[in-house]
Amino acid sequence: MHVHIIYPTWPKLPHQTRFDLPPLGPLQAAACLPDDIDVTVTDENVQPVDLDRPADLVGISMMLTCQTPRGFALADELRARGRTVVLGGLAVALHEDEARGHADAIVVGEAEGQLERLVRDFREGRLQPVYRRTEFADMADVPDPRRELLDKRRFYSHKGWELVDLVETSRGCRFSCAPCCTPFLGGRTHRIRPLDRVLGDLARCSRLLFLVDNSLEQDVGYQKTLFGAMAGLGKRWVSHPISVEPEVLRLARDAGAWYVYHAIFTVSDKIRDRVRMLHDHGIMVEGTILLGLDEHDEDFLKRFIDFLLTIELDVAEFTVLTPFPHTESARRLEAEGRILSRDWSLYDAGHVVFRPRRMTPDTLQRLYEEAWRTFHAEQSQTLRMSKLLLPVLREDRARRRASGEAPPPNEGNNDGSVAR
Ligand code: B12
Ligand code: SF4
Repeated sequence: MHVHIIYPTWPKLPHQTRFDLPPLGPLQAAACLPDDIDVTVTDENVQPVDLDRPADLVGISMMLTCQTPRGFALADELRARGRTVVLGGLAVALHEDEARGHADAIVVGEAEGQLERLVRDFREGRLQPVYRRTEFADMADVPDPRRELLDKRRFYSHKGWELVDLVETSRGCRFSCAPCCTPFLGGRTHRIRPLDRVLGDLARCSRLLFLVDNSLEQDVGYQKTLFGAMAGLGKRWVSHPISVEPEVLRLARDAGAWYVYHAIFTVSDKIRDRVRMLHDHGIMVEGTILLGLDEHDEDFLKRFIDFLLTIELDVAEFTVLTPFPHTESARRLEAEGRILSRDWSLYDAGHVVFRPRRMTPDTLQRLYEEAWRTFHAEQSQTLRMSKLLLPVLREDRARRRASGEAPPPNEGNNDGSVAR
């Protein structure tokens, strides 16, 4: 039996330097299928989808709300050609009712423990419309993702260097931030994968990693254990915020911390201090800047950009508040009648789809564009990204030289350029 899993493309933020990363959801879902199944994964972000590719079942994996229009269109087209289509991924849990109308079956929530039953039902000709877990997965049951299903060298490399591998060491978050769907998707408990399994998975990854855990910061003890165990592995990694306690920062640095994403939506000394402490430990910072909160007015947003320039962020990505389904922000904006569009293709964090409290939607959209421009007036985002990449590429070159390893072949760039 053959299963073809497709990861549909989505609208990228136009001002952002484009890097396509190898998606984890489809690889994790593939690992949850019974061993005797033959699986192919196509990431439409890097290669065209062959709709006529022979397959007994086609799985469509959707992570983002703005990925669903393309995912649903692919599902409709495949079903029109007689294929049996199963939809899964985070966005299916967020858009469950809509997803049902485009599939033979949907998988709501984590795939662990659900796909063996789905395959058995399919083989016996009684596929159910919905497969759903009643509780979150036990992290000891999470298999290693099938990383070999993606051609990293061909599709996910930059000038011959393989880009980050996505790694998940835990799920869930005990915090509850208004714009975030994680409490709904992953639960309010921090569920940690057994350390030996994480280390086994890391051994199969490239040197550069993105630890996709929602929030490592929620658990100081876990950060110490994880970072302690990663010291000496020679990895360099990116993550969401980590604790800025000196011991955690020291362990993170020794474990290869490269840079952290940091959500920023206000002006405060606390943020300035956090960025400084991370920098003091050699860890760079990419700010994910959120515009359009109720307290933001035009004056504030202008001062905000000045502030961001003074705290010496290494890279910044500007986004507008987006009322993703199953978030506190969506519930509140809905109750106040302030949601203006449910065209999911606009839910890419770069379009204003709600009525801001202190300005018009057009003003917020204009200020969002201005924020990208003003922040990058002196250094483009591409230049900033290069500065972020350069130290780890230099380290890698030095390491290869010292060990007599060949330099990476300068081919397979996913930025479309030819390396010299
Ligand atoms: C990695 C990631 C990214 C990467 C994606 C890289 C890639 N190639 O996929 C990047 C950095 C590009 C990204 C970007 C964005 N992201 Co993001 N991202 C994540 C993150 C951290 C991890 C997702 C992941 O890989 N999880 C691990 C895998 C194993 O889990 P999974 O996908 O759920 O898969 C499981 C199941 O769903 C199921 N499954 C998956 N696929 C399939 C398929 C089938 C057929 C079946 C049966 C089952 C199945 O099986 C798996 C095992 O159980 C999540 C938060 C989180 N921790 O989940 C946010 C998250 C998905 N992102 C989010 C957001 C908001 C964004 C942005 C829009 C804004 C921003 N600045 O972050 C941007 C996109 C902007 C744009 N227009 O381009 C939101 C989702 C909002 C939404 N509803 O759209 C999330 C949930 C974060 C949050 N806290 O709210 N992101
Ligand atoms: S934004 Fe981060 S810390 Fe807040 S609830 Fe979401 S995952 Fe947790």
